[in-house]
Amino acid sequence: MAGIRRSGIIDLRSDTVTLPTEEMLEAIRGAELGDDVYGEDPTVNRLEEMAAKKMGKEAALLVPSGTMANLVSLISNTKKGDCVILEAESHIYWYEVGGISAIAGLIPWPIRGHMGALDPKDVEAAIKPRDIHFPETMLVCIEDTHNRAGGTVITPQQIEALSKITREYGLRLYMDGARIFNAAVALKIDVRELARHVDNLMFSLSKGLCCPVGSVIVGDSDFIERARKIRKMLGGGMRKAGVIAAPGIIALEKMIDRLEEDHENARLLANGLADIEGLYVDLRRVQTNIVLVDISGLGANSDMFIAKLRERGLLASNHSKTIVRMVTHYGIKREHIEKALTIIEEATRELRSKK
Ligand code: TLP
Repeated sequence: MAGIRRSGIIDLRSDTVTLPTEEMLEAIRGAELGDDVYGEDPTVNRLEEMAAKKMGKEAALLVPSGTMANLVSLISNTKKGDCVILEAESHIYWYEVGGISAIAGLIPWPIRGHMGALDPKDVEAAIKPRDIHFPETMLVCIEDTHNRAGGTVITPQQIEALSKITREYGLRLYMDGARIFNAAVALKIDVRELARHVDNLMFSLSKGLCCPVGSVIVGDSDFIERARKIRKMLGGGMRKAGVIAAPGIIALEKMIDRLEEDHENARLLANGLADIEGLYVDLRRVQTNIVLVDISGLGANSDMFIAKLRERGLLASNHSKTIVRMVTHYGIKREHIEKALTIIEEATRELRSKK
C-alpha cells in the first residue's frame, strides 16, 4: 500500500507526511500532459475546473505549495504597503518566513482570536481610518481549520459575520483553507458553505488528501487571472503540471469523506492522552485531525518529550515549549493510535520518575 511507510514508525508529526495512494500513482503515469504556462495541460485544466466548481467560485489556479498559495493570494488581493488583518497564531504570520512583508511588502496586523476565530468587533476596531498617516487596510485573512489553535473549525456563521464587516469597509476576505475539507467534514456541510462568504481562498492537496504536491487557489476570474501572473513572477509557472494535477483529481473525487476516520482517530488519541497523568488536553479544541497536548505537568519540555517518543518509534512535533502536536492522517489506523498511547504512557512514566 502506497499510503503508509513500511518502517513501523508511527508518524504523527503532520498530515503533510501522507504518501500518494496506488490509484494516484497510476493516475500520474497515465496523465495527459501539455505546457500549463500556455494553458495547454488538459489535466491541470480539468483539476482547476473541478476545484472552482467544488468551491462555488468562478476559477481556480494550481500552485506548488500552500505557502505559495497564500503569498500569491496576498499579493493578488492588495498593493504594496497595505495593511492585512490576520489571526495572531495564523500560519501566514507564524510559518511562512515573513513572506507577507519580505516579498508581498504588506504590514501584518495580528489580532488574537478565540479558538482560532477572529471576533468581528476586534476586526472592525483594527481597520485603519482613512488618514494621511495610516496605511490602507485592504485584506482580512482567516484560517479554517486553524492549525495552531488545534485544528479548530471556523463555522459559516462566523465567516458570514466577518464578511459583513469586510463588505461594509470595502475590504477583501481571504481564507487559508489548507484544511478546509476537514472543517466541512467535521461540520457535515458542503464545502461551498465555508467558501461562499470569502472573496477567495486556497486549499491544500498535499496534506490529509494525500497528494504528493500542490495547493489550489479559487476565486473570481479577474482575481485568478492576476494570481496566474503573480504565480509566474514568483517562479511557480509549472509547465507539464498534469503530473501534479492528476492525483489532485483523485483527491477531490475520493479522499474527502474518509477524513472523518482521521477525526475519529484524533478523538481516540485525545481521550487517551487526557487520561494519562501529567498530560493535559483541551478536548474542546479536538474538532478535526489535530491534537495539542500540554506536557508541563511532567516537568519536561517539548523537545525532551518528543525525543523520548522518537526513541520508541513515535514521531510528534513541537508546537511550543510545553505543547506537543500530533496529527492523524491516511495510513494511521485505530491500532496505531492504541500503540501510540502505550508508547506515550511509558514515556511519561519515565519522565515522571525523574521529576
Ligand atoms: N502547515 C505545516 C507546517 O508548515 C506547520 C503543518 O505541518 O501543519 N496553511 C496552513 C494552515 C498550514 O497548516 C500549512 C502547512 C500551510 C498553509 C502551508 O502549506 P505548505 O506546507 O504546502 O507550504
